Amino acid sequence: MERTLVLIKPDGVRRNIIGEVISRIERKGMKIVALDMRTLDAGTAKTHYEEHASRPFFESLVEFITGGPLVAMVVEGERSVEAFRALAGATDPVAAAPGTVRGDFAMEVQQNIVHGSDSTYSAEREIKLFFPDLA
Ligand code: IDP
Repeated sequence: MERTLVLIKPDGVRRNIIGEVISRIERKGMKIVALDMRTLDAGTAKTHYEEHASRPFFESLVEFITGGPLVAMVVEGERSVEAFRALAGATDPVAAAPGTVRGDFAMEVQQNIVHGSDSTYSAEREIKLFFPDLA
């Protein structure tokens, strides 16, 4: 069974839509196998987003993602990487289809409510980073 790392970013927590996001994951048929609320330190945030280190928005992204508590989850299901990214919608919430989390709840590209791993390779790396003790 495939696993993916999902984050409800600090904007999603501030907006009180943790339940909404979790509900969509569960209604779709995926299973939450680990869940934790925490505030990321800058080191973990930089490792998580290391592929964006050279982008102009990197510092601002690290500041945003460490700026308040987030919810980290490991979500399991058939092709869960692709399935969650379909639920999340396009990175830019203005372009994201209505009916997706980003399409329904966000307007700004940085504050786009959720993260989902973009490949099974990324999922493995990110799950190890966030939940090193998970079997
Ligand atoms: P993804 O989250 O849909 O996989 P990525 O391109 O991997 O999108 O970008 C990671 C995160 O960086 C996005 O979810 C968003 O929060 C932020 N981001 C992406 N592009 C921009 C930008 O142009 N300006 C500010 N933040 C951005």
